[in-house]
Amino acid sequence: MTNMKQSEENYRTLEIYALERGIALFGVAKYDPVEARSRLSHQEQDGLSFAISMGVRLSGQVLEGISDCPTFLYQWHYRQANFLLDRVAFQMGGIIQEMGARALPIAASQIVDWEAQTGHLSHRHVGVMAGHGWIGRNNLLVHPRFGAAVRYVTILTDLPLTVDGPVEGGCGMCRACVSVCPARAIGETAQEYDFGRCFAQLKAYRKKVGQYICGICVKACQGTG
Ligand code: B12
Repeated sequence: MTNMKQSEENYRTLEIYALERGIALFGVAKYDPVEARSRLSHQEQDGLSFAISMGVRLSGQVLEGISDCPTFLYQWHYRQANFLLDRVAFQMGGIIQEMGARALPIAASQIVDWEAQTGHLSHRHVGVMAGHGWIGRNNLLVHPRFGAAVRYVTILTDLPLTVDGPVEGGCGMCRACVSVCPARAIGETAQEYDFGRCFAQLKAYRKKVGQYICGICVKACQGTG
């Protein structure tokens, strides 16, 4: 089999595996540690040249229940989304190993540096490279149809795969997230997103629902089509 054909077949096998397990979005990017804001060690990521990016959709009805504060149902939903992403990534890592390649599943929502508030790498930036959407005004990865109501996970691998590219698109005139943000942390561009304000608000919500979550800008962001 030609290399190209093998890469296509590997892609299709993993995509079907993911979609059958509740994943809504599947894409692959050429892995660039700088682009992905990686903090992984050299040993962990050396030679892993592909990044698989997968997303699960959040329930519109659960988000509907959020008005000025995250709900307990949203907290449960957030955790289930993380469990599903982590489980599929974990299992897919095993399958890739069975196929004779290396795989590094990255936790969906693990903070490795509490002071800098960073994960192992940025699932949002990998998702952009894998063609899921763009970084919106709300600083979240915005899918053209599902908006920001998607959570993501990444697997790094050296299994040959065909790659997707970034999609065209942007928030355009939409400012739905700007006015609803209770912390006034969202500005004209993602660069203006005010981490300090957002984090202070999340700290307050944590006292109510036990988790650093909000969901208000997620609910407001419906995508562009
Ligand atoms: C740490 C973290 C947070 C932190 C910091 C957010 C941030 N901007 O990085 C806090 C707790 C604030 C947070 C909040 C939220 N998060 Co969060 N978070 C993460 C996590 C675990 C790591 C992100 C990371 O490494 N960021 C660092 C770099 C890459 O981000 P950056 O934008 O380039 O740089 C930022 C920092 O430098 C920070 N910053 C700037 N100045 C300063 C100053 C100081 C002192 C500090 C400490 C930081 C800081 O702001 C910069 C700009 O955003 C990811 C999962 C992952 N591994 O990707 C989820 C993730 C980004 N979060 C997610 C979500 C949904 C949320 C919330 C909506 C909460 C909720 N679930 O209700 C809010 C929304 C915040 C927003 N609008 O951006 C999703 C996004 C999904 C999507 N569709 O885009 C992710 C991808 C989780 C997932 N598996 O899907 N999050």
